[in-house]
Amino acid sequence: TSIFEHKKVRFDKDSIKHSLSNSLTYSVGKDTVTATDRDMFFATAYMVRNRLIDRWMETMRSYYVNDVKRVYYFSLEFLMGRTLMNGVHNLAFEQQFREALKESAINLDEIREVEPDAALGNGGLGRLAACFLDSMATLDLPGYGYGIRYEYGMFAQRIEDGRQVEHPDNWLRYGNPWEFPRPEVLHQVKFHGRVVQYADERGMLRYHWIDTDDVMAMAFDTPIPGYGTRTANNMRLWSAKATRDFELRYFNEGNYVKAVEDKNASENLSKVLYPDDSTAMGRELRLKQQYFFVCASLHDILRRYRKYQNNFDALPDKVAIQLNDTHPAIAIPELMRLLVDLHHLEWEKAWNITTRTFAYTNHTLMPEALETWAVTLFESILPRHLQIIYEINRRLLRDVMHRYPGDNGILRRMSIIDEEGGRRIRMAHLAIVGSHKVNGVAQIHTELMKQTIFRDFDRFFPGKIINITNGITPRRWLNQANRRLAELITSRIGPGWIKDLTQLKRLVPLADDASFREEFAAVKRLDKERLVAMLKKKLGIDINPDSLFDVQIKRIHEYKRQLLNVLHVVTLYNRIRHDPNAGHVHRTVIFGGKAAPGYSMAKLIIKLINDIADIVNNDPRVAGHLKVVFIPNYDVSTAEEMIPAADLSEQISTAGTEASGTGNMKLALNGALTIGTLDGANIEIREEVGEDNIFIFGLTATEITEMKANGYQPLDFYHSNAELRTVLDMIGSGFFSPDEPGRFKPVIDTLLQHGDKYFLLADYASYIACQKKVDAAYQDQEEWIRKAILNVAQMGKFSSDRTILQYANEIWDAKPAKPAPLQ
Ligand code: DL6
Repeated sequence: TSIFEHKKVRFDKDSIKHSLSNSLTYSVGKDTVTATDRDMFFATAYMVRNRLIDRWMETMRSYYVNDVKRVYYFSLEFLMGRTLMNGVHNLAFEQQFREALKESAINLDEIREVEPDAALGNGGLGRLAACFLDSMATLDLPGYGYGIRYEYGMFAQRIEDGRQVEHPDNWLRYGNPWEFPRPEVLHQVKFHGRVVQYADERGMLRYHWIDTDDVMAMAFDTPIPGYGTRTANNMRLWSAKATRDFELRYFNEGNYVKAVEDKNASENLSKVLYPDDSTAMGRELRLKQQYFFVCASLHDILRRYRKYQNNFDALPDKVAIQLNDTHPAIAIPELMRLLVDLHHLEWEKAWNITTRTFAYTNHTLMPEALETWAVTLFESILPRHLQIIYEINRRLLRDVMHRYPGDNGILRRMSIIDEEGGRRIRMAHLAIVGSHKVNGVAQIHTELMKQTIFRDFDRFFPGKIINITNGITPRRWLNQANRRLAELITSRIGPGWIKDLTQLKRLVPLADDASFREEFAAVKRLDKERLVAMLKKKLGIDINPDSLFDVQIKRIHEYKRQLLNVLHVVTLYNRIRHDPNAGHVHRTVIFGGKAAPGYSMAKLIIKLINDIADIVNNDPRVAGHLKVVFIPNYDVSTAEEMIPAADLSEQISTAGTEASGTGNMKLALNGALTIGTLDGANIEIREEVGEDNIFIFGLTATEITEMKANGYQPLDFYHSNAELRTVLDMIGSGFFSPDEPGRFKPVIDTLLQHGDKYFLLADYASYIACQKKVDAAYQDQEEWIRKAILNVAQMGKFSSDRTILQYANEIWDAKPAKPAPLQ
């Protein structure tokens, strides 16, 4: 027996209290007299963390002993949010936890606010990765997250004079209690340098990548507990560290200061998350970040694989790597380099192993978000990888030419190298050829991928492109975020829904049960009151909890059309002013979201919302009828406060532009009704809830394409709709910006002068009419609550558990592996 044999941690109240007091004394180094809220948070976090560790170690041990097939989720973003209550809920000890804290005089409401969000992501793509980790652990799948431990996450947004101002998110300032640094897990990552060719003893051409600038990647591990299982998986994030060699070179020359400067420069690699998910700017640091984490992760994976295997034949049977968008697609040439250059496999064999290992998820059709890299930049940073990409492309184009002889158009379109307007590497093409499966994230998105941007690839590789509709974890987005609703649901159908969301169907008959409707309405009302109190505290604003909470929370982007919502607000404002006694429904229109710091139109839209709020909220003629609120710094924690309180969920992107959306699922799961276009997952939400329980408006993706082809004329809509014209003229002429009348002219110009790329004017009338139906429906509260219940009841499909099972079965061929506790 080992001297390290220990007693497993316990979950009874007294053990928790004991553990809290021990953590405060021996881990934080404080006593109850000197401890601050932050100290108490850390003591509590260590107590929870200790309760995760046994499962985590058991899980890792059992994966190792049983040599299971592992799934690696490669993502530049993991938008985890806070961890404290996630740990408590997933370990299912909330009651004892609360009692123990109370008896230890720790105020839970205060200490949980101390924890900063882990905001290592921009929006949907990063939050999806976090939901997937939760589902993999809950389903006992051996799934690992691999990414970057950014020192600064998504910027904090402050609103100053109505404008977005970005502040650094120094989330690690006080330390991160959830992570375990692994200074011994260190991989060398090379950049720049040059490639030399030589013939080996058998006359085979070989390649050496030499004279490189090197950086070390150091691992930080975070346990990811599943719900109601002993599985706790691992998320491994890499942090950049200078190599010792690097420092020594200058130290030996006596140049101490230069040595420290260079150390800082190489450690800058993991400094900051790029805060833009809508354009792919070809920045050198971004490319380096991508290669940095991919290289370290692949080394790590191969090291683990080789504990049991002495050749690479079984790699695809033991390893599945999912590329979250093209950001980690350099993994494909990197694995080829490792297999061919370092381990001397034949190209064909290495390619077969590589393509059977990787799969790629596409998250956008927007041309400006599809990644390409200038060949010149790539060549200077990753010269050997460029050669490998050329060889992959040569073989691809050879095969395409054999299939379509004489068709130069298709060669040009499918090439990994875009030869027009400066040579660039198309990362999506690389990701498709290097993967055995490619998936879109909602039915319409996948269909459009196959019909438009990847049409040639779909013909050339039939069956490679498949759909796997996104999902969200019911643990965070209902069980944790909305305790009241979760408890009400559990009181009626038991707790089975938390792991099998389709069980919510059992609520359907309860929509016709008046007493259930009453309880459901009471829960919604309390959730609204909680948000009202939060808004009062944070913004000093008074909101009527009986008003309709109309919520649009997501990144600010023209295609998501916050501006269309604004046009509706101004329309309502005018209608109320002109006929105050017409029985208008009281509405509170709430916006939240960040604009990319360089996206000036999105930032101007934020200013417009705030300027409109200033006028509307201070106009006595509409007082009580209409309020406009912009909630600053929308992040995962803010989402958790807002979503339970929403009545109406705005999902109003131009049809064909939003790949899926996941906020739409979170809001409907919490009983908000959707007003939306036939875009992304809205279409599938409508299929589930039925068209009577959702408000659909606007042109379809096909109609948008046709209108574009026929020459869309936004001015026609302007001239033919007087109400719309008034609204646009008010905004354009300074009604909401009397201090600077021309401030919003650029906004109106995008619509009237620059072609209205996202068809706001074409959809305006239908949107306004649909909002009128919303008002009418809201006036019948009984009926509204019925619809809300039916929305919750029909959300089963949108659990990320279903999504992950599809990935496991259709792409990864991965099986659950339950850890057995050691005796
Ligand atoms: O798949 C997750 C999420 C979708 O729900 C959103 O519709 C989509 O906009 C988002 N895509 C991105 C784009 N990133 N890139 N490249 O974040 O993915």
